[in-house]
Amino acid sequence: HSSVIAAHTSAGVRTLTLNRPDRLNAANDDLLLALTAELRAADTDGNVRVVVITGAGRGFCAGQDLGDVSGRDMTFTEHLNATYNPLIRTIRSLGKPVITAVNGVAAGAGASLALSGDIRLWAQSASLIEVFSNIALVPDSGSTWFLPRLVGYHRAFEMMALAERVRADDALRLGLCEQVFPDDTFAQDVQAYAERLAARPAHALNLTKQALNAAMTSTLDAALEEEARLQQLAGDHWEHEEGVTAFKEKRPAQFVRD
Ligand code: T3D
Repeated sequence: HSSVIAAHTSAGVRTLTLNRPDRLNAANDDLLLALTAELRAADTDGNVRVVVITGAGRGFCAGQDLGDVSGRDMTFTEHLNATYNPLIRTIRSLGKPVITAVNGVAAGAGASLALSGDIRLWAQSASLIEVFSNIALVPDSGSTWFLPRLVGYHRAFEMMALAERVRADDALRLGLCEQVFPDDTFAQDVQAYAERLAARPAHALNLTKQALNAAMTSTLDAALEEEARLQQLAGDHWEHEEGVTAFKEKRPAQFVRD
């Protein structure tokens, strides 16, 4: 695992780096399974409060490694169910915020991966291409779900049909990312952002992620009910007491405990 995914933890931030730079981090099965395993390990690691997924070299992820497709002994459906779908489900259900730090081009399933984070931070030179139609495939790994929710059906269809490159300034305007940072300070800016997030109340953010994810596919009535259920779990937690106490004492809340 260690060669295709490089991993390190610093100040509560677990950074997972896709590490096939000569292929723009195109995904082979090894990489997809290793990344999913690393995410699951980070979920249960008490020292990790935020996970960052980024790429080595000049690309973020060029999608499926096209050198690996022919001669495969799985159907497309089997392959997606065995590799990409567990990865995207793991990110969306992880009990910790996942930042996708898009350092360069994100294409195909790499674009889906870029969109799948809770927070998407881009380098100025990063770009996204819904490239699937170039090889006459259907957008997968969640692109058909994420993209229309972000830009609406029509822009999503146009991006998928024409496979044109979306650059960082347009991505920010369209809501495909939250922040764009300069290339030369990108890694430091991502780490600083992630540490800011790591200082936030981890339990409450976990519940917030659950609530938002459920609401993405539910009615207002169901969302109100789910908020009422999760609010109890938040309100019963020490983080809530600390937040209120800190407010009354006019000091910053301390949400990180050993
Ligand atoms: O179950 C299934 O398998 C279905 C799942 C599908 C999911 C998908 O992701 S389908 C989409 C697959 N991805 C693509 O079609 C993207 C192919 N790549 C590109 O279109 C371009 O490389 C980019 C637009 C991403 C970047 O272009 P550029 O000009 O910056 O770089 P480049 O020169 O094309 O690429 C650099 C190297 O990486 C190059 O190798 P070389 O010539 O230096 O030896 C290139 O072949 C390699 N590379 C880039 N993408 C892939 C790749 N090698 C294998 N697979 C790739 N996807």
